[in-house]
Amino acid sequence: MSDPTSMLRTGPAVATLPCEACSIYRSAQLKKLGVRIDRADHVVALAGNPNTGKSTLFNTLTGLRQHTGNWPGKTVTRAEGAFAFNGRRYRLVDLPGTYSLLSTSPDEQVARDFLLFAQPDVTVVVADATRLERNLNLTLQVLEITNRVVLCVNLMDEAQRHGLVVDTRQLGRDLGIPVVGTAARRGQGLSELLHAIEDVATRRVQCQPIRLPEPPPALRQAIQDLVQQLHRIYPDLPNARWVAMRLLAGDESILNAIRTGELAAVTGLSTGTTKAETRASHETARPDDSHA
Ligand SMILES: Nc1nc2c(ncn2[C@@H]2O[C@H](COP(=O)(O)OP(=O)(O)O)[C@@H](O)[C@H]2O)c(=O)[nH]1
Ligand SMILES: [Mg+2]
Repeated sequence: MSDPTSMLRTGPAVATLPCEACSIYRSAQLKKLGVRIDRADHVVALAGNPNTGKSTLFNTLTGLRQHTGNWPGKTVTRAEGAFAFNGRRYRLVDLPGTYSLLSTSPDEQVARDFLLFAQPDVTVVVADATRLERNLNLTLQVLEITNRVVLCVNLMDEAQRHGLVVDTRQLGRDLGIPVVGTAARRGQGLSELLHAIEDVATRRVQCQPIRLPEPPPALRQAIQDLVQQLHRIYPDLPNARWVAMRLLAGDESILNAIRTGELAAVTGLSTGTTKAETRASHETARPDDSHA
């Protein structure tokens, strides 16, 4: 890949994004379904660094009022809500902010485990357009575990204010996934984002994400052995290869998740529940009719 941060350069501000918020509400393509998360056709997760606008997007799309702000403990539980777009129903999961899937704090583990083991149909990585390089770190890690990803480059208004131009089209080509620019607080770019989510959810668009190179042959054998052992304990474990690599790297939190059976609880493997029935928690969200 060419350096994706080369897409971030200073220059004249891009043309103002069209205000699509009003038109999508008027055309009723988007229906906010609040906490009615039953009968969803697709599960969509919002992941990203803290303060990138995940909860703002969540509130705008579901009509709920998830707390915004980042003081400790505030967003440890994930919030869930629903919306319908173009006649399909989506369950939307607002994950705690996370910088990395590798060394994780307790709330980052909530996000990591959901992405790894509950396997949402689409993961929307919400990135801060003014701190793209730092945000792409998590994006690349997410692309290692799922290829059904949309990158939402949010805070485009802030980027514009700083004279930054983000070439989302080129970034999409470099990463091999749809990339959409938004200014969520103003409702800009949301229609494009919803279409990108629909494209990936329905597999109309097949992502071909860039991945790290294959590990050397010696390591490959060790990974294969560990995957076999993991599958003996958890026959349906998703992303077993990723888990094996973390074990080889000495990731204590993954080791503990296996030892304590926490991993089984997240995946629903031991109880035989489906991924769509993994723990729902929407106690941090409440209905609200305002747009954001
Ligand atoms: N300027 C601007 N601010 C935004 C945008 N999206 C969210 N914010 C603000 O950024 C802050 C963090 O947003 P929040 O949704 O809580 O981020 P989260 O931590 O990712 O859930 C809040 O003050 C939002 O109002 C945007 O597109 N532009
Ligand atoms: Mg939040």
